[in-house]
Amino acid sequence: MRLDVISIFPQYLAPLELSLIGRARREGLLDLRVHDLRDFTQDRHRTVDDTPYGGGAGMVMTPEPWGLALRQVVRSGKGEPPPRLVVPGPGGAPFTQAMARALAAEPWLAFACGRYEGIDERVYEHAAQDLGLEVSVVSLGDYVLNGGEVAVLAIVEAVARLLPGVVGNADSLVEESHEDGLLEYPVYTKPASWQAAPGVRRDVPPVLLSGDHAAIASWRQQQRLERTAARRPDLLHPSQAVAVAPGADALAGLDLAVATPADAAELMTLTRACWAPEMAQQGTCGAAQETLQDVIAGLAVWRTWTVRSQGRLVASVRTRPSPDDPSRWQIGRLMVAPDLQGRGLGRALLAFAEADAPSGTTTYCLDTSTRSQTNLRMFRKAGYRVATPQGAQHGTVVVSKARR
Ligand code: JD2
Repeated sequence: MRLDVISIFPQYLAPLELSLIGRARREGLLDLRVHDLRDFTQDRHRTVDDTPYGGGAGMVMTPEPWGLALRQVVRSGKGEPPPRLVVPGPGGAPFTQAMARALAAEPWLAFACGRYEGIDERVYEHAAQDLGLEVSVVSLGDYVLNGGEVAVLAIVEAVARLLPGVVGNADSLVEESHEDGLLEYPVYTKPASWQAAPGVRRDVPPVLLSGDHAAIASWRQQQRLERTAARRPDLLHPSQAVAVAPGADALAGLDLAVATPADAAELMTLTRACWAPEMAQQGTCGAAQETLQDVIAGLAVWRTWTVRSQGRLVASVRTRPSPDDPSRWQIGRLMVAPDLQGRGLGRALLAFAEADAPSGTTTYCLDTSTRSQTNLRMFRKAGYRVATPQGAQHGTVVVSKARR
């Protein structure tokens, strides 16, 4: 992959000679060229900035050196299709792992590092319309830097490590946070018991020394959920969780809301569609036989969540503390429209319903039909075990899971 970086501080990019990126450059996996914008000025003072038209604080980068620098970079491609131009800016689209993957698929990237209050807007128009570059303005996050160089260091590192051969172990690329929507689990190494200070020992969690691989995997997954709930609750929102699930493309842009009586008729329809198999098999089913009045009454005693895709009700779940024991968090009516099942939406909604529980919760519990092996398997994978073999209705069981 070829990378061109234009900056008034080329020395800022010197760290890209170090570590894995530096090695990839020496091995020829990365052709990274840094250009000094001032080399494209034509006055004695090598001027790159001027006062803003319309007034206001600070200085703006003047377009002429940018025009010359970009033209030279494009021409150096000797007829190759032009690079995609990435311009860091506080007003850009958030830079994400998905964007890193998209950039890693490009053969050639150019980066324009602004300074001061930014670059004259005509440079963006010229790059796109006259030079034919695809221009992406990206932001590292919602805070203010002095220029684009630090952002380019981060973006180049995130992109280059996805290229074959740059990072030794390909597994370490997959099993990482942000690839499946949860934060990473905590990691430990030797010694198993560390004397951190006189009289203070800090031990590795015993499960990691147990040799029980299933127990270790389940502990790690629980740690990931807890950390995500504590540090990044936004990632547990079903619209986020589902966005990374397999087959999620069809479910982009889900809206989650607490149901009101205005949703009752659609909830009744969805419930009947989801419980149709029970109806067919048993000839009776509490959920599918509710009247509109029953559904509305249910909304008063449960918090019911609706998930909509382009206005259509596609999924729902409801939660409440158990009326007998408020430390038990009841989850009910977990349902996904039949045509959208098997894409992780139910699983994501279950994680959301758990995260919705108040701090005094010790146990999550739900009543589920013994009929559906698919559902039972899903609850089992999510850590639920049968708590009461006979549920509230005929043919149901109560499954539960301790909150950790
Ligand atoms: C930059 C500046 C306009 C105020 C070029 C800031 C960035 N996440 C991020 N925060 N700030 C930047 C960033 C990137 C490029 C420039 N400035 C200073 N510009 C208004 C301050 C100039 C990213 N990516």
